[in-house]
Amino acid sequence: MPTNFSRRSFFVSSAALALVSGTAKAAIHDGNLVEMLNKSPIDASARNVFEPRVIVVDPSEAVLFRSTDGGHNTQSMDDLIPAGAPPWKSDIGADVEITFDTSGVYPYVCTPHATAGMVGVIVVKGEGMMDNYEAAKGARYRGRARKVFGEIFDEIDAINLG
Ligand SMILES: [Cu+2]
Repeated sequence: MPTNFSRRSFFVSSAALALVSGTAKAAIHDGNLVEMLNKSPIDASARNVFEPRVIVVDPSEAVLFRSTDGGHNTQSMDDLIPAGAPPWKSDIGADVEITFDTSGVYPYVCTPHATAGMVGVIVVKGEGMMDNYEAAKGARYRGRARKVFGEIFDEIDAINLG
């Protein structure tokens, strides 16, 4: 009985399309660029990475995920992003621009490389920005994502977000 699955797929697709079509006018601020890469420019041993893997933005800013190497995408972890924030899932090998209106922490993955550790976090500043932080930090991540998210949350802990 595939009804629920179909509904969910339709919902996610619609949300992603809405995000893509609705954000064309948003400005990309300096630094709000995440490249999707086959190899890390920082760590030669790391393959399949978002670079940078942590970005901090203000509400209503957009982030451009650039498909520099192809074969990758960006997908929100829908149970972990802030309550009420729209989920997203981009096409493999495509640039996508996403605007973040709700303050909070947004863990995301590359769908085919999630357990290989191709993951990242967007932090959207503002009131309530830490409301979902502990839940995101304490979530059970699978495979190499567990190690990389651990490193990412250590990086966020070290940032002065005030
Ligand atoms: Cu990937």
